[in-house]
Amino acid sequence: MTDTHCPYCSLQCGMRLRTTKGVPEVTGRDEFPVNRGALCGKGQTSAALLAPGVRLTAPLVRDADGLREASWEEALDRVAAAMTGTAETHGPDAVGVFGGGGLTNEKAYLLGKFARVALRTRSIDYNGRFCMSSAAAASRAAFGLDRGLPFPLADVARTGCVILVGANPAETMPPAVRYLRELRENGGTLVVVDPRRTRTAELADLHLQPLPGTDLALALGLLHLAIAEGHLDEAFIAARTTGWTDARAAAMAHWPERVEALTGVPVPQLRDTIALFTRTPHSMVLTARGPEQQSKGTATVGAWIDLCLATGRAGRPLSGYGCLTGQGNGQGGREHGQKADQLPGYRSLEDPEARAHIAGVWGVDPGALPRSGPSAYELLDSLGQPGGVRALLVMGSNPVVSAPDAARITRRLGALDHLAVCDVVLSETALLADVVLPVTQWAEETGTLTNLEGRVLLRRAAVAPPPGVRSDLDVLHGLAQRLGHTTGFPGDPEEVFAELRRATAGAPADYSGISYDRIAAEDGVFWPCPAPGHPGTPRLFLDRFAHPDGRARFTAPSHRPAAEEPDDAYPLYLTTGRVVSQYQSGAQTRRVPELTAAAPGPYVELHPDLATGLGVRDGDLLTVTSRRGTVTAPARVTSAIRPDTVFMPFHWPGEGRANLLTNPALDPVSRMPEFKVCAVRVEKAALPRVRETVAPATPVAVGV
Ligand SMILES: Nc1nc2c(c(=O)[nH]1)N[C@H]1C(S)=C(S)[C@@H](COP(=O)(O)OP(=O)(O)OC[C@H]3O[C@@H](n4cnc5c(=O)[nH]c(N)nc54)[C@H](O)[C@@H]3O)O[C@H]1N2
Ligand SMILES: Nc1nc2c(c(=O)[nH]1)N[C@H]1C(S)=C(S)[C@@H](COP(=O)(O)OP(=O)(O)OC[C@H]3O[C@@H](n4cnc5c(=O)[nH]c(N)nc54)[C@H](O)[C@@H]3O)O[C@H]1N2
Ligand code: SF4
Ligand SMILES: [Mo]
Repeated sequence: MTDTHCPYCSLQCGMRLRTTKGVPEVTGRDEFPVNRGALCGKGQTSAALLAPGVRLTAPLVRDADGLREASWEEALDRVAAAMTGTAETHGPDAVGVFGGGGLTNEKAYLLGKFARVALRTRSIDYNGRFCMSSAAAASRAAFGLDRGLPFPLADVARTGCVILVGANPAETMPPAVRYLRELRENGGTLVVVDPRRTRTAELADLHLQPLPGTDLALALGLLHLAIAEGHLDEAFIAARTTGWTDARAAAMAHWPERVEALTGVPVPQLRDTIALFTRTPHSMVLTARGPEQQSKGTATVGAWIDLCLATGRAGRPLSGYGCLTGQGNGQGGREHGQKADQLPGYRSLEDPEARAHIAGVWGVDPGALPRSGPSAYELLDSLGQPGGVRALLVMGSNPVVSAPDAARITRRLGALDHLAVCDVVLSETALLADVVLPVTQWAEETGTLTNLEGRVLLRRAAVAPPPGVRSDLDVLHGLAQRLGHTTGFPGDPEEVFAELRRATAGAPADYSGISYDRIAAEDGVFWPCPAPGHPGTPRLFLDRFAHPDGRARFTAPSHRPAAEEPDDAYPLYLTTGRVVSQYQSGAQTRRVPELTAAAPGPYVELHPDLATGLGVRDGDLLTVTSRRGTVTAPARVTSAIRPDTVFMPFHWPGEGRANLLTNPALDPVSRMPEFKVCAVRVEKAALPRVRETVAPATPVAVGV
């Protein structure tokens, strides 16, 4: 019996894995303070990923006939030769690395080091860019530091009011819903902002249902009302912030009737929201992907933070702004250097002092470290193009399904000279690879992850991996060795963590006081933790914000439209998101029979009025067309969505792949693509009404 953590989302629910007669089984761990024993269906069924037959057990290399099994020596030699050859012919930046927010801290750290030291390439980024990068950029600008939640999740139950913006934890983090229920039991109120009446919105005291892409105007409208109705905290603004004059001016230009016209949210609901938010001494704004995955996501989060600052709801106990980070290690994965502009510990690749410190830890000359490289979408869009990346290593992502404008990105992947994919399963991206390296997964290996609260956790190995697989760390070790680096890339996670501690010492995300033993003894430690005797930091900003002057900054953004708004040819909004029983690109969860039975395939959610206008009934096949492509999926008719908007989950490949439609317009600061808003046309498909076509015949969906 081993205590460990879930393979999926950023709650990192504590679980216990027990193997009886060779069959592993998981149960929730009551003592772990975040989930307190609860697991969602994905967590409950996660042991299925360990079963024989689900996962890869031998390296694969591509010959003229397709992928065939190979030895590790052959596979690693092929990848290393492609990397060396590409760098010699096209320069080091033509070799690229694409990482993932599901990777442990140790893997993310070593991957970043591998790119900068062994490959000497600037071309490294990761899927977290598609996830919380806008919230991270906004938090850094406002507070001087980004940690998704600057307080433990349990504080949510004890504040007075929570505005939950574009987050659907009832589907995406079910065990966290208990804190929302407890909030209401304690007399607090919940406001949910979502174009759909989700299962989360059903729990709310007030549900605002804005047009997709208008959250920025909504936040400014609420700030306008806070000013007009006398809810400012002038003393807090004077003592702890800068930039209020501009923020005030931005809000004054967004009077309630203008905001109603932009967002579709009636003025009385705006007034009710600001009344609930300001009538108690403590309140919070939490955002997730709804307002963040927009081409103005950074400005939008900035506007919600401005509302918190102006009303004194930040940097105080039980108050503040937080982002619900998504992936298993979405937090730690964004701190340790797999991001294009970053060195471990949240240091900047462009900061001479940071370069000198890290170069010292790595034993290289600071001048030898590359500079910042392209962001995730820009990196993927450069594949096989003149001046772009020609050999790519993917570790922990499945962009064929999850990248915006996915047909374009799939073509780009096909244009590479060489694609290597490290994965547990044969994902749709791995299917395109020249070399597939089968790696160990969560319960087969040990490593640390940092959950959405900034709590550093130890995920312990609980079962032996099948013969034939190696860890991601071993893969990096083997490749580095072939590239001439016989030291500096250990395969042992605790050894990597020891180096990570040294690398992050003195940095914003300081892990130097954290050790495996200490995490085990305390069931998690919050960073920053600068010394072994330091208690860790569950709550940030209570005395000062992280800017040099200790003050938070207002950002004073103005509303602007989405990059693509509906018009005559594409008259509807499309937004995309998640369902409870599938995870991300589905590479893992589509292989779990219970989950595939619960959520067998894509669908298009549309309002009954829209359905009537189109002559469509529930279950009819629809085509949805954007400027980038067309998908086919059955209709799900529901009054829970706005009549001008359709919704698709993005978990499946094939003809219902939502990302064939999405718009890769990027936020100018965070480089986040606009997954949550594009313009589409919806038609009844010229095919008979067959419900059975919804379910893929087999849980293992292959082909793209
Ligand atoms: N079951 C499941 N759980 C997951 C995941 C998963 O794939 N499946 N993934 C994990 C990861 S990596 C992440 S990032 C999180 C994501 O967690 P969430 O952000 O909660 O998930 P989403 O469904 O992407 O988006 C949330 C809501 O935003 C709404 N929305 C769409 N457009 C807009 C808009 O313009 N404005 C506003 N205000 N809302 C809008 C959608 O209707 C949706 O209900 O979930 C994590 N947990
Ligand atoms: N339309 C639309 N698209 C979206 C979103 C949206 O809301 N709408 N959300 C975006 C968001 S928030 C995210 S986070 C991305 C996620 O999308 P992806 O980056 O595709 O994430 P996953 O599907 O989790 O892919 C992880 C892959 O890594 C493998 N894997 C798991 N653990 C390990 C490991 O330890 N090592 C290695 N080497 N491999 C591992 C899995 O099997 C899987 O194939 O999707 C984005 N795409
Ligand atoms: S909520 Fe997230 S961490 Fe918890 S069991 Fe479900 S997928 Fe796993
Ligand atoms: Mo995410």
